[in-house]
Formats: sequence, C-alpha cells, structure tokens
Amino acid sequence: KYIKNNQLAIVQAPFCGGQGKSGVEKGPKYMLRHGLESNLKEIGWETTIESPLNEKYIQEMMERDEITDQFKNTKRPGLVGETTQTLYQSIAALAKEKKFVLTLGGDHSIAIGTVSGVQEAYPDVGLLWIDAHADINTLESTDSGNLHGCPVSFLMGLNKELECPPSLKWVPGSLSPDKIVYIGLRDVDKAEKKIIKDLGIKAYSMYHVDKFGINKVIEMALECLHPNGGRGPIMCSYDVDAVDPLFVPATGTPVRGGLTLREGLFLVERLAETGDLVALDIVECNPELAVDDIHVSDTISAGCAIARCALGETLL
Ligand code: NNH
Ligand code: MN
Ligand code: MN
Ligand code: MN
Repeated sequence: KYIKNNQLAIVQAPFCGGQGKSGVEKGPKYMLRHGLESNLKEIGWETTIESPLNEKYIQEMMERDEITDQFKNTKRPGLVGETTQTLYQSIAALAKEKKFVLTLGGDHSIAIGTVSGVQEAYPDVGLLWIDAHADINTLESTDSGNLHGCPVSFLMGLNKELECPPSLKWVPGSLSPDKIVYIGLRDVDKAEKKIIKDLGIKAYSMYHVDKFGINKVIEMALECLHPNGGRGPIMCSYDVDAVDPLFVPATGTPVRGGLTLREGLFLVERLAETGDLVALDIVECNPELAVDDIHVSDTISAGCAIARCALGETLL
C-alpha cells in the first residue's frame, strides 16, 4: 500500500570510506552482474538503476587519504559526510515518489544517508538493523575510528552534544530508540552495550535466535516497531555479515556463529509478507576479500537472494 505501481529504484552506493578495506565499493557492480535487476523484473518490479555517486566522484574518493580527512579518532568524516548527504537527497526524492528503494552498498556508513532519506518520506518508519554488529558507536566511543561502526549513533542524534565534524552536521538524527530493532548481534563493543542498555533499544542477538527461533524473533521485532498489532512502514538495513561466514565469507568483518542462510532469508521473506517494507539496504559484500571464486559467488548470490526474497520472489 505504500509503493506505487511496483516501482523499484535500485540505488548503487559503491562506497568504501566508512572502513579500511577496499573492494566493498564493488558490491553493486557484482550484484547487478549476477542478474539482480532482471530477476526482479521477472517477479513484476518496474526497475530503474540510480547512480547518485558518479564515476568521477568515486575516483576522487579512492584517492583521498585519511590523514587530511580526519576528526580526532574518526577516519574520513568529510568523505562519509558528503557521500551520505548525496545519497540522502537522492533517496528522499525516490521514496517520496513512492518507489521502493533498494540500496546496494558499499559499507554500512551509507545507512546514514539511506535511513535519513527514507525517514523524510515516512517519518514513522520502523528500522530493522540486521547485523553481527550494533554500529552504534559514537564519535567518542569508537575504537576503530571507522564510521561504518557508527551510523546508528548519527541516525539517533547521539553525536549532537559532542564536537562533530561539520560534514556530518546535516544528519537530522531523529530516529527514536523505539523505532529500531536489531537482529543477529554477536560482536558488540562494551561501549555499545551500554548505549543500547541505557536507551532501552530492543536487540535480538544470536542468543535470542537460538532461544526463541527466528520466526518468534521476527514477530517480536515487528511488534516492537509497530506495537499492538499495528502496522506502518518498515525499512531494513541488512549487513550481510549477519549471516554466518560459512555462507557469506567475503565481507570485511566476518564473525562466526551467525544466522544460517535460510534464517537470513526467512527474515526478509517475512518482511515481504507484511507488505509494509518500503526500503532495503544490502551492505558489506566485499568480493576482493574472497580467497577463491566460490567465496565470491557464495557471497554475491546470498546478497542477491536477500534482495529477491525481500521483494517477494519466494512468496506463493
Ligand atoms: N564495532 C566495530 C567498530 O566500531 C566493528 C564494526 N564493524 C562492522 N559493523 N562491520 O557492521 O568498528
Ligand atoms: Mn556488521
Ligand atoms: Mn568486530
Ligand atoms: Mn553493519
């Protein structure tokens, strides 16, 4: 009921500046080469490919060094800020046109732009963050200095009282703690645990997946986002490292003990079934980190399967 005429915008976000390993910017190209667009057409979507970050920009981005673009411990805030603002503007416009927005990353810092953009069109959107990591480090708590470990803190406005790089001041930061739920966590930093606890954010770790089963977990998560059986728009930001590295080996920070491939797909099949999903990010596929071709195809085909299942391929 939110999406008009099966319109789907596939946004390429070939960005690697939120972390230190190159290759993750190749995610969109690999997923499209795998046939993702034609597969989605086959199941009835009217697709367009959007590339808000142009070639010249990406070339420039790859050449920028982290010595000059640094803010205290934080790496490349200028680059991340500019890139995510560009994505934000383009995605806000697409979502307002009532298109489903599928963003292909890139590292997870791009979610600063994608989620902020979707929120412009759907202020009450509920966000499902599927990840091995919580990505809620603040400018003060981040040990790595990698901004892909921080997008949620920006989305929630947690850096507003801190000294913030000018490039990231545009972020509305209006996501409230009861509008985000985590699934798949298993590598959360100490400072992140405290933030999650203090703010009362709902988080289903792998412990909860084992304890309750994936079906119960997703039902509880949906109930948190729109309580009392209510409905409303849902966005999913899906870090492929949520899925066990057995199935998704080519990613920057693999953590063992993750979701099975079926659990990872079931989650998004259930989202498709609600009819309320308005946007999806698929991030952190890094084909350059594969040790062989099988690792590449396992990772890319898992990423594409997540997109297809979220967009209804497996619903009968
Ligand atoms: N928590 C760590 C950090 O802040 C790791 C984040 N890495 C991720 N997140 N891949 O999804 O850097
Ligand atoms: Mn992760
Ligand atoms: Mn880690
Ligand atoms: Mn992540």
